[in-house]
Amino acid sequence: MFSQPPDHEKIITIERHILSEQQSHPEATGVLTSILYDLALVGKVIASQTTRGGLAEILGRTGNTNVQGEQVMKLDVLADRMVYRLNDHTGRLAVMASEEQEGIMNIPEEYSPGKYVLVYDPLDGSSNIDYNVSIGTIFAVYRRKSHSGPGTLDDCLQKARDLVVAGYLIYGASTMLVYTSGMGVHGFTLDPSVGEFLLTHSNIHTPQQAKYYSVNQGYEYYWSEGVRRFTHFLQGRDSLTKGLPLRYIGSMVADFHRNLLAGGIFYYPADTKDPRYTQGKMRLLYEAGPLAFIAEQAGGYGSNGMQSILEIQPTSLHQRTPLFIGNRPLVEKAEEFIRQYDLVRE
Ligand code: FDP
Repeated sequence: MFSQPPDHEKIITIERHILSEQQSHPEATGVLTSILYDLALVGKVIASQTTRGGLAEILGRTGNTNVQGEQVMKLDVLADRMVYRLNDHTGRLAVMASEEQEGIMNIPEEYSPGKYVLVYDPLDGSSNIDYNVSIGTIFAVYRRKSHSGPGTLDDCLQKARDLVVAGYLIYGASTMLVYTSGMGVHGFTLDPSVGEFLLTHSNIHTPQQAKYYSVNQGYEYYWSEGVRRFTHFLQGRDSLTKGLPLRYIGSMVADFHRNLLAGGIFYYPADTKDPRYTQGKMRLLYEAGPLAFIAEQAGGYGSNGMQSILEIQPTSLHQRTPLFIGNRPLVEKAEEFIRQYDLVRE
């Protein structure tokens, strides 16, 4: 007689996983589920381009700069357009905002606006593209706040605490999609031979014991006293604890992903090196917010050094923030050092 395979032998596609999550929300209409499918498709399309990254027609800069004043690579432009074009006509989104675009991105008039909002960083870590280093796409979905008509800027400017879904795609040795809809963090690996994302990392919990710290140590000279002392603490310089090894790729999705699985902290503090980064380099809306939401779902924490990233109300699309993210006790330790050494006492 045929017997059912045990749970650990089940092959769970992303579709099957999302549908089973949907079943635990009887009120769900399936729209959010479809947005996740759309994003998985985005991942497959961008991955198909990044794996061809060495090919001449893809590489090379466009010669333009983005709204942050950084050089834009061709692949950024491609990824940016791809995310928009795969989502503009579905009737599921009211508006989008991308790290590569100055303003909000409206849904074309011929399509009806939906009830969700998508904000994304199409290709994070783009300065690594030329060197075959892992890069990623970060996405985050909110419910729209406005009631009808085209979505608005206010629909995009929401606290990360109110996220409905956050996730990222990482284009590395393999392509992975990691996401949370507030019911744990789940990771899927793309099987390129069949073109499916399969569940490989169910219910990710970041290990309690940190293994790495990740920061661009080259900027130490430009950091505050608190951040410097926190780093010395991590290195075991001023305590009896053993220091942590440093791992820094310089591609936040990849650094975050490694630390999520291995345990550790990633930080990009404010610095005095670049006038644009006195408030930190990471974008609250496209990078820090979604990753802090994921970190918290995995038992970690994201902070700007003073408060939870999830509680910060964005006031503009491209707002930057200092970021400390990963194992909760380490992030709280960073807050402690900053409180002690950096905050001006009244
Ligand atoms: P990039 O500029 O290559 O797009 O915020 C973007 C980001 O990469 C992060 O992915 C990365 O962690 C960081 O900037 C790297 O900045 P530094 O080169 O200053 O370390």
